[in-house]
Amino acid sequence: MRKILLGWGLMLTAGVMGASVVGASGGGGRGQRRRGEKRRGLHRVQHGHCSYTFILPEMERCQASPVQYGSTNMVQRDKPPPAESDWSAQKLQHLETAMENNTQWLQKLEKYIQENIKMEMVHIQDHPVHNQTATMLEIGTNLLTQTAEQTHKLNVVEAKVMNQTSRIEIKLLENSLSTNKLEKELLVQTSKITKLQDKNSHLENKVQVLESQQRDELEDMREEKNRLQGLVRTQTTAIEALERQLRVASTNNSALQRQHQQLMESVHTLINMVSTGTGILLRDQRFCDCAEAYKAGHNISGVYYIYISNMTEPTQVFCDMETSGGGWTLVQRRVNGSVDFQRTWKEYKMGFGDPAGEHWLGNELAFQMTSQTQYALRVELRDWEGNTPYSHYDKFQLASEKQQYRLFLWGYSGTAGEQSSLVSHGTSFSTRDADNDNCLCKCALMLTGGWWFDACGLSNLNGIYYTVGHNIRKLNGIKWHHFRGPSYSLSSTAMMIRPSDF
Ligand SMILES: [Ca+2]
Repeated sequence: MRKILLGWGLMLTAGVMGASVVGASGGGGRGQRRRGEKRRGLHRVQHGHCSYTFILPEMERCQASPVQYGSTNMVQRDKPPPAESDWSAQKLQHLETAMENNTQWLQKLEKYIQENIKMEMVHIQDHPVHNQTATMLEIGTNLLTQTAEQTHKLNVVEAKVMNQTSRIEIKLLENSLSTNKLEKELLVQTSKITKLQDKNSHLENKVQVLESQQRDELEDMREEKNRLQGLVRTQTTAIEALERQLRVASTNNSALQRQHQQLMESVHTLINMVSTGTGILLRDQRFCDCAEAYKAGHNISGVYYIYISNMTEPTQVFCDMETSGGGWTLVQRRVNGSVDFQRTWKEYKMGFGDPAGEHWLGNELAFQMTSQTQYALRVELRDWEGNTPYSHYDKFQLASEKQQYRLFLWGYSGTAGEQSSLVSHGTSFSTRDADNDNCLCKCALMLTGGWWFDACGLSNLNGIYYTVGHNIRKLNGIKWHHFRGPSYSLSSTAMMIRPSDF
C-alpha cells in the first residue's frame, strides 16, 4: 500500500485491492481535529487492490450556532422571530457559493485521480511485483487446493478411523457383556464347587468314621480268627486221634467181614450140597425161567441155570419157589449190604453181585425175559422191625436199552402202601453216568444207585444200605415211600418176576 500526500492536503493511499469507494468519514488519529487546527475530512476510496485516502479541508460552519440557523425545535415554533428570514437567505446564498466551490474542487480532484489511476495502473501492470504476486497467488491457490485435498483425505481417514473406533467400541461392549456373563457363570460354578467341596468333606468324614469302624471290626475278626485257628488245631488233633481209633476199628471190622465171608461160603457150600439131590443147578435142562423149573417139579428155592431168549450160555438166577406159590425169578435182592450198588449204566445193564446173595439180575436180561411173554412183578420188603409187606403188579415190562429200559407197570395191589411207590408208565432208568430222569438235577448222584427215578420219585431199592440204628433220616437209603416214608432205609428187599398166567 502506498500513500500519496498531495500538496493541498490530499493523502492518497494505494493497495492491491479492487477499485471501489469504501467510505468517507472523519476518523483515525490523522483525521482527528486538534485544538487550533482547521477542520479536515478523511475519505477513503477502494479501487481493485488499491485503496486511496483523501484528507479534505472542511468548510467553517459560519459563525452561526445550531441554535441560530435552525434545529427541529425551531421548525416547530408557531411563529418565527422577525429578523430570522434575512439571516436564512444570506446563509443559503453562502452555502450555494460554498457548494459551487466544492463542486469545482471535486471535479478537479476527480480528474487528477483519474490521471493518477491511469498512471498507477500502467505502473502496476509493468511492475514485476504484479507477476510475483500473481505467482504467489497461484501458489497460494495451489496450496489452498492441496490443503483442501489433504483436508478431504484427512476427513476420509478420520471417518474411517471413527468407523473403526466405533466397531472396536462395539466389540469392546460385546466383549464386556460376554465377560459379564462369564463372570456370572464363574460365580455360579464357584458356588457349585463350594457345595461339592462341602459334600466331599462330609463324605470324607463319613468314610473316616467307616474306616475306623472297619478297623475295629477287622481287629475283632483277627482275634476271632486266631481263636478259631486254635480251635481247628485242637479239633485236628482230636480228628487224628479218632482216625487212629477208626483204623483200629476197621482192622477189627475187616476181620469180622472175613469171618462173615467164610460163613457165607460155608452156607453156599451147604446149599449146593443140599441141592445136589433136588435138581438145582441142572445145566442139562433148558428152563427159560424159574416158573418153568417150578412146573418141572423143582420146588426148592435156590440158584438155577436158565436159558433166556436165544442165549446159548445159561444164566445163574435165584428162584424163589415158596413165596405166593413159587416160580419167581429174582431180579434184585438186598439182605445185608455186602454188595455195592453204586454202579455204572453198563453194570446195571449186565447185572452184578451173587445170585445166592445180594445181586442185580441185569436190565438186558429182564428186558429179554419180559419180551418173551407177559410177566408179573412182586416186591418183597422187610423193615428193621420185622414187618414184611409186599407190592404186586399184574403186568411188568421193560423197554430196550435204546429206550433207556423204560418201566411199564399195570394192576397194583399189595400191603406195602395203598398206592404204588413206583411210577407206572414209561419212567427211564438212570445211573450216575446216565442221567435220564425228569429232574434238572441228577437223581442217581443225589439218591445213589441205579433206578427208575422220575424226579426223583417215591422209591429206590438200590440206595445205600444202612444198618439198624443208622437207617432213619436217610434220603439216599433203601426206601419205599408208601411203606415207611421218604427217609427210612429198609433191611431187606427182593424184586421177582414170573409169567402173569402162572
Ligand atoms: Ca436229570
